Amino acid sequence: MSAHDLVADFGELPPTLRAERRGAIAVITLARQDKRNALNDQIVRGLETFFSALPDSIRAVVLCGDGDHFSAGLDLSELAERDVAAGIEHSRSWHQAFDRIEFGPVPVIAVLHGAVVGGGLELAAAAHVRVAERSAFYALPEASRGIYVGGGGSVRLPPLIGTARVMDMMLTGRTLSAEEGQAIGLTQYLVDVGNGLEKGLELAHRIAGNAPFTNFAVTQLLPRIARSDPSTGFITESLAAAIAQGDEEAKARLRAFLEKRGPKVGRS
Ligand code: 1HE
Repeated sequence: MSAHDLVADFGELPPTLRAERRGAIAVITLARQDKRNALNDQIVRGLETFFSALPDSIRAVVLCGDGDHFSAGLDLSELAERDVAAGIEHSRSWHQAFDRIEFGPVPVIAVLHGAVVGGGLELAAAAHVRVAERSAFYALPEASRGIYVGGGGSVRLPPLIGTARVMDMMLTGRTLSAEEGQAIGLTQYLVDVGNGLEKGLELAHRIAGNAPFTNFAVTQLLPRIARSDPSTGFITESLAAAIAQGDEEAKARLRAFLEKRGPKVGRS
């Protein structure tokens, strides 16, 4: 497959995004390191295009950034001239793009390093699993810029780390270290500098090996069940469990285990 085919597979992307395929995994990289991967309209639209047109053969995505920082958040140079109506439209365009990540067809693993701030943190929060390198740091500096999160942070961050912590980060502008982020559940894996992509790919390959319906249920149903009232949650869970076990893929995997061919659960 030529480099052209690789690009064509993922639709028309701007030069500030780079997409590659590694078997069933797609790696999408923020490629604007001269501006610390600040998210301008072009990148946000490109992310929406990428996540809206994933080939069926892609089973998981790794999202990462070039250079020393994952992302410096909103491109502040685009903000100055916007009026209120344009501001709403702009925020909604981020919601639409990040919804394609959270509610897209496959699990997404974000690999974080350096600055993961403002809109960069909102982008990371739209992924399903987060890996941090020890260089990562997190902040919501919106208040110091006189603005407010607009990329879904008010919705996605409180369930991850708690409303009180989000309030604290926004009001005081404090920075959390990679270790603090890991301790409060913002990230699920913490690795040494330079090892993030390898860990992200390892996880992506493992996740890509799951039955597709299970991945769908985990990424699409679990967050909705968690937000619903318990009686709706229980019945939705039963439906998901029944659909999953009725699938031929599940039956084959269960048979494999019972015939001593399936994997055992190992110690970590
Ligand atoms: C930028 C941006 C940006 C860097 N928009 N251009 N985000 C922030 O408030 C974070 C602002 N950025 C920083 O605090 C720092 O740049 C970093 C800590 C991320 C990195 O520092 P450093 O020393 O490596 O880089 P630098 O020298 O500050 O920046 C390098 C270049 O990137 C420089 O441009 P140059 O033309 O002078 O070389 C910077 O201007 C440019 N740059 N960050 C535009 N953010 C949907 S609502 C979301 C709301 C938010 O995200 S608010 C948070 C915004």
